[in-house]
Amino acid sequence: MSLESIYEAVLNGDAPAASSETEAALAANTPAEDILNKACIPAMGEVGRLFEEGEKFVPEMLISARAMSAAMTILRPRLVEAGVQTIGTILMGTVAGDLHDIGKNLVKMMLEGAGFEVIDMGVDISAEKFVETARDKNAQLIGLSALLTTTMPGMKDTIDTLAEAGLHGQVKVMIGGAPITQDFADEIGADGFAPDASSAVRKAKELLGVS
Ligand code: B1M
Repeated sequence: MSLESIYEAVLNGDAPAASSETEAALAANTPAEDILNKACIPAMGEVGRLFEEGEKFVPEMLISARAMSAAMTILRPRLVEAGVQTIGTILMGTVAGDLHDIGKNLVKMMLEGAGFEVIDMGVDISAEKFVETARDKNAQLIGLSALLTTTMPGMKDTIDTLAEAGLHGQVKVMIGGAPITQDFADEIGADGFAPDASSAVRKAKELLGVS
């Protein structure tokens, strides 16, 4: 049992080992915050780096994210107890009319891996629902995913609805998904665009001014 073995378990996508090593570390009085900040988050950071360098691919990133989630399931209650602050609250969802969620889930897991609290709204979410939830939950960022060219306008609707509610600026919007481009993001007034899950983490940090 060591932080190194938890790091390795997450990096290699070994969820059973991530769980058992996390349990063992807690039993040995390792603070939950150290397990998160010195093992899990750096391991996911390395996964993101290897993905960007073409040395890991989407399935491996998903498997690592699941291992991270396995450790997080055990750590979450301890972290809440210890009052560990998240680095920001993000709403994530797939826009109205769109049921694709694999990429959205991957982005969510990478954001959680980086220390954000992510409220997953699921798929087929209306502009009104995004804005209402952002207000209720005091979210700093809304992450919108779309995989269909026919549902991309749902992103603009959400930004317009946010602006009508007087919240755009206070709540930032990041968009992504296979048909989305930086040009489209600029055209609809999104605050940020990310082409993949690991750059989504970088963009979210940049938009929220956290390192
Ligand atoms: Co659909 N589908 N699908 N589909 N499907 C596509 C998207 C399509 C390109 C396939 C094709 O024709 N070649 C096509 C869209 C064409 C278009 O609009 N131009 C298509 C279609 C047409 C459809 C239906 C209309 C088919 C039909 O019924 N006739 C239908 C629509 C249903 C609906 O949504 N209303 C449909 C249904 C489905 C399934 C349900 C069968 C299934 C979805 C299952 C699920 O998600 N739970 C499905 C799938 C699996 C696909 C493909 C094959 C794979 C998508 C995927 O998961 N990719 C897809 C073809 C393709 O993309 N090659 C296709 C892997 C995933 C990790 O990547 O989602 O791009 P991606 O996410 C990436 C980045 O985009 C980015 O990071 C992720 C990780 O790197 N990213 C973000 C994503 N969201 C982000 C948010 C961010 C930042 C980055 O910030 C907030």
